[in-house]
Amino acid sequence: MVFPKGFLWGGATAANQFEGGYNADGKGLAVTDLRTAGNVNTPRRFTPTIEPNTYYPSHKAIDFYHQYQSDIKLFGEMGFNVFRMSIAWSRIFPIGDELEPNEAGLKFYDDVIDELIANGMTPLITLSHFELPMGIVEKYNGFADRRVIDLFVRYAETVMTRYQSKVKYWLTFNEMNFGAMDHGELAVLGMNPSDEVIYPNGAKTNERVRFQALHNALVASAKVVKLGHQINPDFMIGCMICHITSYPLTPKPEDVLKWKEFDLSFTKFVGDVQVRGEYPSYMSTYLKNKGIFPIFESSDAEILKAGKVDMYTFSYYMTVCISTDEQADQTSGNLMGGKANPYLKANDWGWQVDPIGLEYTLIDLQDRYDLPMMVVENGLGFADELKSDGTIDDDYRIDYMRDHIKAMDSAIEKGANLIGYTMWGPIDLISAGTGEMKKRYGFIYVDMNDDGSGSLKRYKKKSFDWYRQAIASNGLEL
Ligand code: BGP
Repeated sequence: MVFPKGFLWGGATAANQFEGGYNADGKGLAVTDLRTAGNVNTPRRFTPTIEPNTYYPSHKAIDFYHQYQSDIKLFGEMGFNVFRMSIAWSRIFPIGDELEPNEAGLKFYDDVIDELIANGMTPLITLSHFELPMGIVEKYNGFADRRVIDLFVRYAETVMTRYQSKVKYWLTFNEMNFGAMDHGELAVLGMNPSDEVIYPNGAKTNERVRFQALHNALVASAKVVKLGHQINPDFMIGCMICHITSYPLTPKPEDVLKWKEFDLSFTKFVGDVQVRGEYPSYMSTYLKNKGIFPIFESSDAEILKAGKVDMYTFSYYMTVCISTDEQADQTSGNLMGGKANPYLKANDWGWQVDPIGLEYTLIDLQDRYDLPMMVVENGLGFADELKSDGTIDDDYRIDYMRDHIKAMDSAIEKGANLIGYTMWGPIDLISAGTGEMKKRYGFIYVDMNDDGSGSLKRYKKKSFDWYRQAIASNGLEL
């Protein structure tokens, strides 16, 4: 086994999926506070205001807001030396455009960060994880308005300054490439909330505005990278890409070409800009040919160049195939589906398990960017069963993780500069896609049902000790 000494092992979370306390201590509403629960067959709804008698999972989530001390202790017990979390922007700037931050919101993160450090973890902080303040959505239509660049910079400057001596690792936007898709507009860019409802019918009306908003967000991200380096030159600031690793379904040249174009336009485009500081040729040409290339203000090109990221981080859950054959079997997946791979098996939510795909991805990214990398989300949702004696036998989770850790090991052996791994959801939390509790990722079971009922009591699953051992042996004993 080849995991380098000091390799970062831990777990990843997002404020809206596990904190709760959605209006505690002056927090403003975030986009996610208006998203209802759904399930594998029923999409979540976005409601313009909070409807009475409707369940919104983010409001209580799993109550980390009040239980963070005991939860962090459990992470420490597993030996985590890194913990990925997001700061809820609307705790710090409740509407989004205030001049002064909300001290009570900062105080909460002071306490959480201190607790993490006391338990042996270095924090890895995502500044924006699908949870923009509603004030920014309503007043500005999110990043469609350039003024939001400075609001994001003000927020980032506030927290980066406050935590400059405690937090080294930062990510600007979670899965930022999702912002290139129609149904990612609200999550990543905070725009067009009402259109979420019509997208299932296929309406795609905002492409030009969307790519302009994405450009504005890329400029905001680059400004924050530059500013972060001024605040503390030791900061490691990363992009975070939803890496939908894909393959051509067949060796048919038409399939291969379509696959390549998908990979370049969706999976690689945003990371290319953040790593290289300029738009890649394929996407520039594509956008220009469609007449939707974003308007660059005079200093934008320079800002992008000056704000190149220090590391490439990404989520990896599953893979899909790409084909020109409309009739080929479809499979589901993170943010989007694709064609089913006949060589892979899927979980109950239709995500196809592919550890070799992770090794392939790391080799591909090493070759493309040659930067330190972190896998900052990985895992698979399962409907775990809590037995009457309080145990949970989740061997399937152990199998999934073992195979993916081995894949990372092989990639390192082949030259990948992988510095850390934060699996998704070390404690069960709300699913981003479906709003369920039933889709569980954790080593720690939370007694809570899809409708929010339950004791919220925490139980260690069988995988808890397994991951502790994996970390203690630096990936040797799996
Ligand atoms: C990613 C998000 C996470 C997380 C994960 C798992 O897209 O960054 O927030 O939730 O997917 O997806 P889900 O919760 O839908 O199972």
